[in-house]
Amino acid sequence: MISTVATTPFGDQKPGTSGLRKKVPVFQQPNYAENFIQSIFDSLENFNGETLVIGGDGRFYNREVIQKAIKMAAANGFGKVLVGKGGILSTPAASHVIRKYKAFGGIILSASHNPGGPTEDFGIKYNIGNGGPAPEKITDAIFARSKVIDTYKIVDATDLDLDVIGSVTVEGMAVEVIDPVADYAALMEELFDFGAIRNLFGLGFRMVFDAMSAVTGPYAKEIIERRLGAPEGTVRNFIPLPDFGGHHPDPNLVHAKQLYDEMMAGDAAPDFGAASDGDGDRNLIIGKGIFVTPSDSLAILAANADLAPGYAGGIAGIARSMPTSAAADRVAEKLGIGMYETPTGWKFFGNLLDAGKVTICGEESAGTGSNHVREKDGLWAVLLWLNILAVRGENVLDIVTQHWATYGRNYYSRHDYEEVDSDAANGLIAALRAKLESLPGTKIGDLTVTAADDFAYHDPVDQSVSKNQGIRILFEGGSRIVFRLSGTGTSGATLRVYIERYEPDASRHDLETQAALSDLIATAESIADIRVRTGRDAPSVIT
Ligand code: VG1
Ligand code: CO
Repeated sequence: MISTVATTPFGDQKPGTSGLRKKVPVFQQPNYAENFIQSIFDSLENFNGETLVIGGDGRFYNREVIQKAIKMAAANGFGKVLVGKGGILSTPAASHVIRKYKAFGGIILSASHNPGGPTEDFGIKYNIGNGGPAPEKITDAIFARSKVIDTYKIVDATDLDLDVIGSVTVEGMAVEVIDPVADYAALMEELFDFGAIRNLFGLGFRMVFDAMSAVTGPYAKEIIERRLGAPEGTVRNFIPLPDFGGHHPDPNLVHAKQLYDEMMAGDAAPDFGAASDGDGDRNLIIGKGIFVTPSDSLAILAANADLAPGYAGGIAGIARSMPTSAAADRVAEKLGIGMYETPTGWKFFGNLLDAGKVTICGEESAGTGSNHVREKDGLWAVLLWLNILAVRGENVLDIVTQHWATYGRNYYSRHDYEEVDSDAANGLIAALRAKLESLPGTKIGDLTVTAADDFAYHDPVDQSVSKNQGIRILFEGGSRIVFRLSGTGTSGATLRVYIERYEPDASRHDLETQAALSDLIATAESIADIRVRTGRDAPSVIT
């Protein structure tokens, strides 16, 4: 039986960079999740009888919200729901399932790299039929709807058993519980030379993959150990836990420090280290003795993609988010292909991918992906690296240093100030905005500002415009500082400062990154008054 339940709006259901993210207790308020899910459905048209994909990263509260979402999909007229067994689907796997089964869209439950547990983070995101995050037009409509919603629809039914693969019906709607790994693993086999990678492992190549007790565990076990023949134990922390074992499932040098230390342990280190985040869309790549920055990784993957069967015909173009370093731009220039600069967040890549303008996309926040799905894809990046290593027969260090010798090196770092007072963070950005016009031509130390603006994106496909996407300050010689506030946090504000310097001279490619950027770091402080305004002496996280 379908119930129409009266409800009142919550004022805070504005989707951020990647869906709605809040603390679990916020989502546990009566009707909170229901209101947002109904607001999604109310913002869509013509889905009667269509298929909806539902899955999440397995974090605390995942199962409860999946039951609600299924019952609400049935009450709202969807014809079928595809749900991952146990409620599990990594974000890239969900994107693939939406595409493969021509679903109308999907609901992904995740707060990605944010911690999980009863007092930690949860999230809900809607993806459209191309498999990608809903564009701003839809997320704006969802927010508008959430502010006036007064009823939602749900069927009165007992909870479904999501742990058995097979089909059941709820109020006339079919619910298929699917293997979350199978379709995704098959796609990876199409894209990459599994034979070559298997041979590499056969030669004794040693790899460590840290699934961080998050969603990629079952995917990595199946693909890396079972299909590619890496020894058992290669994949660590492979059981997804609702609280990720109490850790931040964020594959960066702070939260994956153990892996980093192991990779830096000299000759004893494995050949290749990798990790992914809570929902499986990010990647960390570390070679023996060398961390590969995500911006460099994007450039190197783009330059070598044609070594993998899925990209043997070459790539059509590259897109990167604005704060991502310009390393990939040099690759695009050399290949004579298009290069696009978008705002932060994967939702801005969808149009470019759909239009065939780009094949590979990436963000400095450890996100890389291609036109195989419409999300960033952690394991995809790891497998493309393995494919390149297998074909080139060189180690990561050599591949990276040769890349820098050919293209120059973009020294790059991001400084995050987390849980800063929101008013202070907004004040800092407002003060920068007010200064923008006066900056060009000024000299700060040895650096001369050539341009300063608040990044606006004009989508070349649908002509939409997205403003206020980050303060850019550009200097002579290609150096750059970017300031923006995070759109994924759940408490206070997070200030991100992105710092980049281009170094063409190969004899200066082995500097320590923070040292190589020290004058820019000091300049960021003097332009933005970070210490005084945030009350912080140092960033909380440096990546
Ligand atoms: C961050 C990253 C951004 C990424 C987003 C979602 O956003 O900077 O590059 O797309 O997280 O990633 P923000 O607004 O906090 O800077 V994930 O892995 O959370 O889906
Ligand atoms: Co993620």
